Amino acid sequence: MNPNRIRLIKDGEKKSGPVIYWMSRDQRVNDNWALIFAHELAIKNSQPLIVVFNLVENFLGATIRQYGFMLKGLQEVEENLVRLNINFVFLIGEPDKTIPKFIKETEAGFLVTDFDPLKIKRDWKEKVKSKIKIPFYEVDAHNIVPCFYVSKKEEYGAYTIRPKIHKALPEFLDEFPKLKVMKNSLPKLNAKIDWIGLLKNLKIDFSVKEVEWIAPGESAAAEAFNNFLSKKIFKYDIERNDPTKSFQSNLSPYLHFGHLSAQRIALALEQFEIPHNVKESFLEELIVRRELADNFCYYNSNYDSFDGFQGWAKKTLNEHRKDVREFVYSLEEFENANTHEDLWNAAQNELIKTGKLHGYMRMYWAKKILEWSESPEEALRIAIYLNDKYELDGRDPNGYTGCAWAIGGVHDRAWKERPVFGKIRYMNRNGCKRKFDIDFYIRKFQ
Ligand code: FO1
Repeated sequence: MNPNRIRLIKDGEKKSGPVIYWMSRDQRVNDNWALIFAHELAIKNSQPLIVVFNLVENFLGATIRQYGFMLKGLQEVEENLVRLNINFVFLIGEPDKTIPKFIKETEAGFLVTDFDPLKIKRDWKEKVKSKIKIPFYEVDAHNIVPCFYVSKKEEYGAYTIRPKIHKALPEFLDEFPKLKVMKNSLPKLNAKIDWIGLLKNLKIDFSVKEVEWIAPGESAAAEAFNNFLSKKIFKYDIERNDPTKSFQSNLSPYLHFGHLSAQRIALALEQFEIPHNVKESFLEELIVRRELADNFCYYNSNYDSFDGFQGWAKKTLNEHRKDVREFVYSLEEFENANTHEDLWNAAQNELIKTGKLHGYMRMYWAKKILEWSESPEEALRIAIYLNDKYELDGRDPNGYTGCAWAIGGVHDRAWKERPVFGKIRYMNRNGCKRKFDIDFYIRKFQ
């Protein structure tokens, strides 16, 4: 595999011992470069391969809605690994304790993990790094062009990162090798996992109900993608901004939990006969926008705060900090869809009910929070809180970048100045009216 996908984040003494793949972001067996690398390493060193997933109970405020989806997906990972004679171990606790302990217990020789730009993950790796002596590799199994390869700095916008991605695509948009069944694996490392019992005993927020409209896991993700490809993609670029039509790919929860590889989608699109403009707009969302989000979160550690905005945006928002807000709502009023605007309330109801705000509505929804909050900082806090609590794909670089775009003009340009927003792009009900039948949408999510 392409060595540019791999980084040695800590060198260590060469010793023989099992290879551990600490799976975190990319929770799948198929099309997973981190697993492929760990598999190669194990075969080259004639060592067993162990995949470890470490569960933390307080992951950025995640609720049963996200944990339920994730754990069901991991059950399928376990089944797929057993078929390849690869050990699967499920740990619970703080990774800087559980991972070094597991390495010692198994006398592991190598540690591999997948890339994730979020601060919490980088913190986990720093701590683990300081407690282990074996070589520790990181593989970008999420992006087609690895985040740390496509650019060494924070990009201004899609227009600056797009050429760098397109230049590198021929090198990285390659087919995945098939994983061979492992010869030697360790005897069962842990008892059969009681997935149901485990879920019930988690100390997490059970108030946000799991969603029914989407099934978790790799095979459901593959089916959803094939369904999208055969039935919806041909109208994607026209209907995608219409929340009353379900032409969204609905693949973002699968991409967030790594049940589906963006590279698999791009490879499939290459073979598929669809109009060029449709392919372009889908690949723009799938590749450029998502890699731009990873770039933003990786190179800007203030990706979830006002300080992460560009200078021009901070300046203009500061100049309008004192503007009179026609309406000001608290987190509770927003959360309970209790504002004066029925369209916004409908969007909040859709978010609570389905765990998935339509792409276009997400932008309008966040911009109104800016308009009706007492400050831009409060608006960002509320938008991230609600997005992460209710979105199935919350806590994702895409989500942080989306909120920063809407509220702080990140990756956007300055627009005509107006109260409260300053030069941050404005969106309102009329904009939605021009795009779709808002009465239909309001009735749907009353
Ligand atoms: N990753 C982990 O390695 N362990 C977890 O326990 C875990 C919980 C979790 C809950 C909700 C959620 O949305 C994500 C969660 N993730 C967890 C991380 C996830 O796999 C992704 O890596 C990031 O959220 C995307 O960058």
